[in-house]
Amino acid sequence: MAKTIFKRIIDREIPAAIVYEDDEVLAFNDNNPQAPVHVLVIPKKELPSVADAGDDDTLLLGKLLMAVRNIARQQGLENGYRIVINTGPDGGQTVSHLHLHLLGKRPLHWPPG
Ligand code: IU
Repeated sequence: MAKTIFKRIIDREIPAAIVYEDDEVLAFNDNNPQAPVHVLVIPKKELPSVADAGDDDTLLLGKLLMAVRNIARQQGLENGYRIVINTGPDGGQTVSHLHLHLLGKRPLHWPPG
């Protein structure tokens, strides 16, 4: 199966503006930002979506959320932010590699489109 664009970023085959990395998690600026801060936080493991997560991914899912928390602090989002995980076609997911959107530095409205 062909690599997703995010796997290619993990493998450094294409560039990205990386804001955080550890053994299991990578975070980089979205290349089509929807807010002044728009970071994508992804597992290095090739997990297509939350719907594909197994019980053995529980710790990894927690690490992704904690990475978001730390990056939000690093990015100065003390006034709040939004975390989005689009899942599957109806959820608007376009890249089949789990990613958490971290959006901030502007007021965000509800409901989403
Ligand atoms: P979605 O939740 O699957 O819809 O989000 C995919 C995101 O990946 C979207 O915000 C794109 O702008 C972003 N993205 C990117 O940052 N770099 C890329 O090369 C591609 C998509 I393709």
